Order: sequence, then structure tokens, then C-alpha cells
Amino acid sequence: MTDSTIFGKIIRRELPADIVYEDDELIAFRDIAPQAPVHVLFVPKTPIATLNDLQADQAAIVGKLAHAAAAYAQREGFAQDGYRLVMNCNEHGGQTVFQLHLHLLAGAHLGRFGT
Ligand code: DGP
Repeated sequence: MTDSTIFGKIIRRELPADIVYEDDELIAFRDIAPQAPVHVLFVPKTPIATLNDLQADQAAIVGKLAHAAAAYAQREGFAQDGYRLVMNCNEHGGQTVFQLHLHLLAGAHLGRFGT
């Protein structure tokens, strides 16, 4: 693991986080600045800076992030009410941490998104 981002430090337990799920390939923890009552980040353990850097042979990890988020929603009991998954890419997408991650937002009727 060579990822020097803040999420790499969380994966290596060099920084604390409220971890809600972990397996061999990914980790999930609560966002430090929640934008909804539930805001969890699903992060692959393999260093991948942005979606633009995802190689074809790594593409399955995005499905695993989404599946882990959906399973978390089921476990926590808000899957039927619904939730939003967001992946930001680079400046115009609002990405601030350059390790691939999927936001899970839930716990309220979320507004429409846009500019
Ligand atoms: P993005 O804008 O898509 O790159 O989202 C990065 C998110 O990471 C943002 O919602 C805030 C969150 N974040 C930044 N630093 C930390 C941290 O040290 N701990 C945790 N738990 N979340 C962080």
C-alpha cells in the first residue's frame, strides 16, 4: 500500500476513523463532514487516485463498493427509504481526496443535485 492520501492513512490505521465495514478489498467509514444524516465513504484498499485512473482489470472494485454500500443500507434499515451514491472526479466533480471513493448519503429526503 503506497497511497499517501488521508484515506490511505485511515486504511493503515495511521489516522482514526469511525469504520463501519471492512474486508480484504475495501473499507467504509463515516465522513468527517457529513452532508446528510448518514454519510459513509466506501474506499478501495488499492491506490487509485480518480475514476480516470481506473484500469479495466480494476473495474470490478467499483461494483464491490456499490454492493457494499447497498448491503450496508440493508443492514442499517434504510434501503427501502432510499439513498444516494456519488463518486466525484477531479476539480469540476468536486473531488478533494485523491483516492477513489464512493459516497453513501441517506437518512433524509435528499434534494436534487446540480451546480
Ligand atoms: P470528495 O470531495 O469526493 O473528494 O470527498 C472527500 C470526503 O472526505 C469529504 O466529504 C470529507 C471527507 N474527509 C476528508 N478528510 C477526512 C478525514 O480525515 N476523515 C474522514 N472520515 N473523512 C474525511
